Amino acid sequence: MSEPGLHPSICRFCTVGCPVMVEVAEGRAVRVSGNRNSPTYFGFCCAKGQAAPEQLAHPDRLLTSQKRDADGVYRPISAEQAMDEVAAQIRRSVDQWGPDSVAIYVGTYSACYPAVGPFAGALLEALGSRMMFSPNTIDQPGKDIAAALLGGWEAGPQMFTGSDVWLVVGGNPLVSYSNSLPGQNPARRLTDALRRGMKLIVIDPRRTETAARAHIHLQPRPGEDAAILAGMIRIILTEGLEDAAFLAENVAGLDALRAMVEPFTPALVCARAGLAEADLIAAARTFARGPRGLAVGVTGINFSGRSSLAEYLVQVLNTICGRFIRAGEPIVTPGVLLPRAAPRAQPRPPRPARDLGYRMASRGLGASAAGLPTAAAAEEMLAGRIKVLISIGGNPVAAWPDHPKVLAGLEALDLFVQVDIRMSAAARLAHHVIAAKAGFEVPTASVARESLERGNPVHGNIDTFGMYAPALVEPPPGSDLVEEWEFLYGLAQRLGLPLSLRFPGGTKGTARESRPPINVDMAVRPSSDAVLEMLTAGSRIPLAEVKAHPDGALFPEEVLAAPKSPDCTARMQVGDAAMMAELAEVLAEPDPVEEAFPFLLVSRRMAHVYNSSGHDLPLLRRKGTPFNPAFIHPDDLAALGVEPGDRVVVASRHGEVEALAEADPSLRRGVIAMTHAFGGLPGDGTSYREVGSNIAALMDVADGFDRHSGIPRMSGLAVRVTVGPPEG
Ligand SMILES: Nc1nc2c(c(=O)[nH]1)N[C@H]1C(S)=C(S)[C@@H](COP(=O)(O)OP(=O)(O)OC[C@H]3O[C@@H](n4cnc5c(=O)[nH]c(N)nc54)[C@H](O)[C@@H]3O)O[C@H]1N2
Ligand SMILES: Nc1nc2c(c(=O)[nH]1)N[C@H]1C(S)=C(S)[C@@H](COP(=O)(O)OP(=O)(O)OC[C@H]3O[C@@H](n4cnc5c(=O)[nH]c(N)nc54)[C@H](O)[C@@H]3O)O[C@H]1N2
Ligand code: SF4
Ligand SMILES: [Mo]
Repeated sequence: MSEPGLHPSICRFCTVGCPVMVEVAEGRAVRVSGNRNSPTYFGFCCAKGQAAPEQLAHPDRLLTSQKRDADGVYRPISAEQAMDEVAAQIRRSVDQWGPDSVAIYVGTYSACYPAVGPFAGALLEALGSRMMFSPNTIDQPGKDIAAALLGGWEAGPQMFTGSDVWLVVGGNPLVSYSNSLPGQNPARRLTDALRRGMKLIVIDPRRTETAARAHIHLQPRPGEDAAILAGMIRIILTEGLEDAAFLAENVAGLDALRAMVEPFTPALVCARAGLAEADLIAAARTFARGPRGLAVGVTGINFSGRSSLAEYLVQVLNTICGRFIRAGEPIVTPGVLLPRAAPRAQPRPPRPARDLGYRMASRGLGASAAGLPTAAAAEEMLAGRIKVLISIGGNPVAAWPDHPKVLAGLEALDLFVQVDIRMSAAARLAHHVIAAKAGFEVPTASVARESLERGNPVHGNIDTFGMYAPALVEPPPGSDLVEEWEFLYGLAQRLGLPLSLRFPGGTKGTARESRPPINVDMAVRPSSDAVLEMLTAGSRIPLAEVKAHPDGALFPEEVLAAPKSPDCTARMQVGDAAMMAELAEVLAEPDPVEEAFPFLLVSRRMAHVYNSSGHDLPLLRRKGTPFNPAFIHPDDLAALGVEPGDRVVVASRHGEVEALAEADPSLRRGVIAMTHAFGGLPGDGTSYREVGSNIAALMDVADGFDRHSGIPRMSGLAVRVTVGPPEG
């Protein structure tokens, strides 16, 4: 395919989509490094990106699709044959149980391969099924719920560039490259911003790599974010630090908000959260004085109960300080490979956040502004309402909360299909495993990253970077691999269904909103490049123009936010009744810690693994442990009589896991931290010492679940730690 030598491409190990240089030798990618000729990322490439060649050439890479036979053994099957069999079962299921018996889970990797979401949505729509699941509802679903209940600002929030203050709540972007700092080389961007005087505030029970660089680090007990944010809002409103003119013009519900935050005095908040009053007050004042800057919530506050409320209060904090792009100011980006955005500086009204159609069998959950509750999918399978599950680039077995329930749910399916690049935990339970092309074997474009933008200036492109990357290498010799969208297309063809790709709407009155659906040619399968053309149809910059810049380029165009339309009467709602009622509940809720479970377990990420990926790559293995330790404060270790390296059992009310203890002075005392998506399958003979343990076993989908999105408590979970009996 490509000549030997160095070629620019886009990394697909994670959703950041860094431009990289790939060394191709003998038809294979052999080395990956940053691309200094690309703008915006400053030659950045993390260890995971550098390990991409090991992933593509791994001895355990799936080279052909697999089918589990009656004897439980997986045997190779051609992709075409697998599609025949899967399509036949889908047809049977729809005939017998109706279209909603067929579900698709588009996992984290669907954000690296831009065709997956649109093709999965099109197939379900053609089938008449509403059953689309994604990790969003076990990640940061509170964002979408809060945006629905509060409304929004068409021109978007203020951006990182030019901010005076930045508040990260429950995230560690210097390790995760999450959306709480711009993902394009976050360390470099943070250093530059701090140098020019920006103030960083971090709220995290751990003194993370990010918290260590903060001017103010609030290190609270986990699960207290709603109280802390309510306390900060109260300080701002009491001291008159809010943007009164902005509120008068654009916001409703201020009186209700004032009344509801009143009980959250610094004394009350700090007693609950274990903070010093002076620090809380300083954080609130520093944030409010800005004058520019944003508060961003990440996974930590979505996992610890009250995901929607915590994210709502983050957005309220931004709203009362008026942290939005005003008329005449440049918007973050008008789009590159998306249609042009030309938003107005005006409020978007609230809309319903839940009861949006499909109702699940369990716990009053259903379709919400964040999608269908993935945490309730297993119950839906156990209730016999989902019969066929196709999981693409996600790993329900490793990553979904409540491990035992997930295993039982998958077991109850008529057909479980896993599209993967290796025999992951999920693949090892699937009936059919579809072997996928990956990374540099397929062409891509920066539209994947851009689509993540969701109106958040740090979620997607923070500037007008655009890039196309052709396929550089052929899949391994002798393999029979398909792209995810080709598999979905193949199913639709066999089922005689048309596919019509739809794109999420954009701001009213702009080219994004009016983006028409695209009908895919079902007679002749399009090429991957033709699919990229479809995904970028109507883009501000034609794909052909982007292709003319092999290292990617900036395509600047200053678009200023238009003034509020004279007939706009919308207001953002900071006193939503459901949220205010939940805030009142916070006051009355019992302390989660009790004598039998004296510690709070938090989820945290480690740099050398990406959810359930990367564990088997030599380059990453050198950078960390192959298992997930139980990180415990040294003083807590001493009190428990545990030495670093000892075996401990971590038990919640729901389940228990084994782990090796590791001393971690960055933790608040009483908090222990572990990373998700480790561990093998029950009875597979692996030990926690080799592959770690799956902390999803500690979680109960019915424990402290969010009423809107269904996300259960996955952090701030009450646990006990006991010293395991010595192993024989
Ligand atoms: N290396 C690596 N990078 C990744 C991933 C990975 O697995 N590995 N996963 C990717 C994915 S899917 C995502 S969504 C992003 C997530 O990105 P982040 O949200 O930045 O993920 P974490 O680094 O786990 O940071 C969560 C932080 O929340 C803190 N926390 C826990 N409980 C609470 C609480 O109750 N309150 C507060 N305030 N903080 C709390 C934890 O101590 C932790 O530091 O990362 C992405 N990047
Ligand atoms: N306790 C706890 N649970 C959590 C979290 C936590 O912090 N704590 N984090 C939550 C979050 S934020 C998320 S996003 C979810 C993640 O949930 P998922 O997205 O379901 O989990 P991943 O492990 O990212 O699944 C990725 C799968 O894709 C496969 N894969 C890798 N590369 C490719 C590729 O190129 N193509 C294809 N087709 N497949 C590929 C991998 O082998 C793996 O099986 O987990 C959630 N669960
Ligand atoms: S941050 Fe993500 S996209 Fe960038 S090099 Fe690392 S793994 Fe690849
Ligand atoms: Mo995530």
